[in-house]
Amino acid sequence: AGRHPDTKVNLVLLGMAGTGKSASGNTIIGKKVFESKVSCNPITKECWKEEAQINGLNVRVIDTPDLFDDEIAKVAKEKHVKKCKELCESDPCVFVLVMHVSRFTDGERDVLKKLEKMFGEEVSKQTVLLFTRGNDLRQADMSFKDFLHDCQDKLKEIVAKCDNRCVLFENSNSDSDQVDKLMNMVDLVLKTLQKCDQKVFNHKLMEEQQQQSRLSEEVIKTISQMHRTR
Ligand SMILES: Nc1nc2c(ncn2[C@@H]2O[C@H](COP(=O)(O)OP(=O)(O)O)[C@@H](O)[C@H]2O)c(=O)[nH]1
Ligand SMILES: [Mg+2]
Repeated sequence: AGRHPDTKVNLVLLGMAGTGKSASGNTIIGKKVFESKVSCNPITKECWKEEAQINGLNVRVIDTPDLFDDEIAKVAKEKHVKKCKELCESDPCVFVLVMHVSRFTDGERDVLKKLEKMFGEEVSKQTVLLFTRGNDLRQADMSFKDFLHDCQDKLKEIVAKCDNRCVLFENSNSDSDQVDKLMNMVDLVLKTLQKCDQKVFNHKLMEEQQQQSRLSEEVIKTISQMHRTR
C-alpha cells in the first residue's frame, strides 16, 4: 500500500461493445457503478469516470462506449476520445483493452492501430489486455497460459506488442485476486512511465522540490542560530 501516494492513475477501459468493459469496471471498483447488461444495442453511450482507492493506489476508472465500431461516425468517436482525455486530466494513463476470451473478432485485428490513432504511437507500452469470461476457459479445461499459446497469430501479435501484459477476469465473481493481478501490471506500467517521462509524475516532482526548499530553509535557520549563539 501507498506505493505512489501522490499519484492518481487513470484506467481507461477500451474495447468493442459487449466485451465486458463496464462489468470489468465494476469488478475493479468492487461495486456496481457502471451500467452493464446483455443487449444488442450498446449500453454505454458516453465516457464515464468513477474513482476509488485500490491497493493503496488512487485510481480513476474511465468507462467508454465502443470506439472501434466502424459504424459509428468519425465525429462522434472524436468527441468521445476528447471527453475521455478530459476525464483523464493530467494524470498518467493505463489503457485496459477488454476482450472476450472466447471471441476474437475481425474488428479487433487492427485494434492497436486504431488505439494509436486515438491516443498516440506509444499506446501499447501503456496497455494491459483484459480478457473477460474466464469461466469459459475453466469450462473448457484450458489454462490462461494455454489459451495465449494457442490463440490466433494476430492476437499473439497484439499480446507481444503489449509485452505480455494480460489478465483473465471473470466478472460473475468478485474474486479480488484478478484485480490484484491487474493492479500489479498497472504498477509495472507506471514504473516504466516514470522512467521514460518524469513529467507524467509532476506531483512527485513538485513534492521533491518542496522538500528541497524545506531543507534549505532548515540550513539557513541553523546557520543564523549559530551566528546568534556566538
Ligand atoms: N459470464 C460472464 N459474463 C460477463 C463477463 N463480463 C461481462 N459479462 C456480461 O456481458 C454482457 C456485456 O457486458 P458489458 O459490461 O455491458 O459490456 P460492455 O459493452 O463492454 O460495457 C453483460 O451481460 C455482462 O454481464 C464475465 O466475465 N463473465
Ligand atoms: Mg459498457
